[in-house]
Amino acid sequence: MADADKSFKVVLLGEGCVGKTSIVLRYIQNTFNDKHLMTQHAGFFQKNININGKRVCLTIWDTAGQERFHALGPIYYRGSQGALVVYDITDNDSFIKAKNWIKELKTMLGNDISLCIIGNKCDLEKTRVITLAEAEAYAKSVGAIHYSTSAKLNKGIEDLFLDLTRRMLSNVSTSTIPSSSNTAQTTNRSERIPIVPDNEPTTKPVCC
Ligand SMILES: Nc1nc2c(ncn2[C@@H]2O[C@H](COP(=O)(O)OP(=O)(O)OP(=O)(O)O)[C@@H](O)[C@H]2O)c(=O)[nH]1
Ligand SMILES: [Mg+2]
Repeated sequence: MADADKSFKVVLLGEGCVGKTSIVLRYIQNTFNDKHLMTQHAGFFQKNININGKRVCLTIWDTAGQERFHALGPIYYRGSQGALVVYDITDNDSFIKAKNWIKELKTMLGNDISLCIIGNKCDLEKTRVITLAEAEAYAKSVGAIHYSTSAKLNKGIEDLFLDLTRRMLSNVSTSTIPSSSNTAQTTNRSERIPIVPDNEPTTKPVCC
């Protein structure tokens, strides 16, 4: 990783239980857990990818969605080149929360960040409450790209990260981030670091 051509910081934001951790674990480890292991504070993952002939190091920050952690958001989104704002297609409140995150990101970072809005759990089509048309129209209105994913069925996730990385590369094509800013990693491996799950799976009243 020390010899990556580019290094990007990406942050996952969104209400608790929408599937942020599931998305990143599916992407990094190709695993899925049916239980909700609530993230505390945040954790980060790293992944090296090769794209358009460039070696890119992604550092992906997975934040905690519970409201009591909201104030920590700026710690993780500041300095990010990409944001994945996730909602659950079966949960209207999570879409409202996603809109609030978008508003905050635009206020704090302007256009300095590539915004993605992710409708996760698209395997639960029967209980969908946010239509694709509504979500896409909203994304367009704020200059974001909308993606539909299912961490459970591994749908849309690889494409989402590839597409975001291409966008981040094209945004910085004129400014080089020195590879010396990377952490010391030399192989193409993924690393999961400080996610701290609860000992017990979260129960229904706490989230979905
Ligand atoms: N059906 C379905 N369930 C999913 C999907 N993604 C995540 N889940 C489930 O949703 C619950 C919450 O997933 P997490 O990934 O822990 O959610 P989170 O957004 O990281 O939650 P916090 O860490 O509390 O912010 C878990 O029970 C997952 O198994 C999906 O694509 N489809
Ligand atoms: Mg989580």
